[in-house]
Amino acid sequence: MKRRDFLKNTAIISAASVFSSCDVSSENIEPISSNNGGLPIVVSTWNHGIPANKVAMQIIENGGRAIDAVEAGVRVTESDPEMMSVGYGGLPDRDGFVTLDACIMDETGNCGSVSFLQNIMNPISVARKVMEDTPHVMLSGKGALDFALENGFKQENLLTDKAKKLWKEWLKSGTYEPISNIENHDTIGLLAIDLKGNISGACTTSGMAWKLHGRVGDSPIIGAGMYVDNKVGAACATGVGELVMKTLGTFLIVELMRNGMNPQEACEEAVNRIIVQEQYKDMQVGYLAIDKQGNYGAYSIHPGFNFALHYDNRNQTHDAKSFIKKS
Ligand code: SD4
Repeated sequence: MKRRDFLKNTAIISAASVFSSCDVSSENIEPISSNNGGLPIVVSTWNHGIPANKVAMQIIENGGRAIDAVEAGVRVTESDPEMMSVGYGGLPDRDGFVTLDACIMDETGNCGSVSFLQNIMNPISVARKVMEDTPHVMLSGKGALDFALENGFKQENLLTDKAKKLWKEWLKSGTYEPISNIENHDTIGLLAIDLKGNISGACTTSGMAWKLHGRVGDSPIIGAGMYVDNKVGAACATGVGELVMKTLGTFLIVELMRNGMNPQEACEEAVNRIIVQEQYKDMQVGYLAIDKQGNYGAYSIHPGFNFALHYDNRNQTHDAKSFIKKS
């Protein structure tokens, strides 16, 4: 058996054993297919990635680097007050604080991240500064804020009236259950390959609404929320970060691609790992991946996850396949 066939069979066996142990109909098993893309390519999580993709692709088409494209792309989402899971306008934690997580990674394997950062509109640019101007990978909390201010970032209130109103509403019941309703997350993870064939990625979020103050999710964790290997491909995640962190989903996806899976197969196997190990019933996780040739794949636990694909002069939203099917 070739290694590739072996890996494919392993994936199918683990999915099949999950179905029997969870009593989910075997009709849910879908044939694994690959999605052919090409270069250059920009992909991002959720349909609100469309404007972010557009900005990223413009940079690439003008000969820019993928790392500049991914940063500029997700800044669009971070700065949009209507995006209530990212940056400005994000829903706060249970104490009313908007706290931000972000990470970025380039084609050389360099990476930077910030977690539990407050009052900075574009945490992705702080993450990039950490990557380029410090010997570290991650800064957190007050240290990250101090670093941002020292580097000329402006301190501002990110809690919009709309988000504050929803928080006050939530306080009336105030039960702390950090279980995401399936559609209640819109973290942006954005991956790009430039005209030189170099890959970069960025991921940024305000995290789960009403989380415990101090909670950090998967999005700033390299290998959980996002991972890039320029020889192989890249992956990003959205959804309940705890499930992604426990399985290091994006690192896993890139390693599976290194060992012969295509991006779709790798995303499906990473979801299978969650299903095998975790209580996932009401929780959503979505993965999105590209390989070095610009082929792409996406998969989620529940239906409803979609992604924005900019390739071949088209910038469109696509529904991802999911482990559990629409009823
Ligand atoms: C987190 N993964 O903090 C993030 C949440 C998310 O859209 O994806 N929001 O767990």
